Amino acid sequence: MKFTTFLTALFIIAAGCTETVEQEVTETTFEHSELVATVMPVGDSGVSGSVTFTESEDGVAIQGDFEGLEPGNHGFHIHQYGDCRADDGTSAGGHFNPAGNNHGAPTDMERHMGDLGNIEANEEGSANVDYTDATVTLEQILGRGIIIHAGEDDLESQPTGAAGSRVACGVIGIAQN
Ligand SMILES: [Cu+2]
Repeated sequence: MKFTTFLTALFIIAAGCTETVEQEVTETTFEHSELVATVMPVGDSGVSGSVTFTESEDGVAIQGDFEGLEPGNHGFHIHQYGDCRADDGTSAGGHFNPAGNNHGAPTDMERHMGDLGNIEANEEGSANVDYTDATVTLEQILGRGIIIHAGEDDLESQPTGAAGSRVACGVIGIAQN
């Protein structure tokens, strides 16, 4: 009888510990509402700019301005690593794709989280992006990379959209606001 009581007490202690751990996990919240990336030239491309990611009702608002581009469309993605060290930008890895999906357009159901489509540069080489993305979450993209490509993302070819080399790279960080 005594031994049974002891066992019961052990179970209660064990259950108590588990509960505490679960509570700690649940209470960890993401406290940032705006992230920002300063995008800098890869090599001597001369492409630069910045982009913000802001929590909004319908998803994450993505707003940015870039310059120094060749006129036309340029693939614009979140890549796996916030690492712009390589001379050709390849240190940023492939597209950020936590769901293991195929490459697609930002409006597709099946897409990489990092598939932000294209930015279109005008004759002066300036481009901007301004739309709300329902797939991206701030918590998952913090610390990842932003890459602008030399060519257009065809939104189809696997796994990169055949957007060519990398002309600008940035790291997504916490904005001061
Ligand atoms: Cu890319």
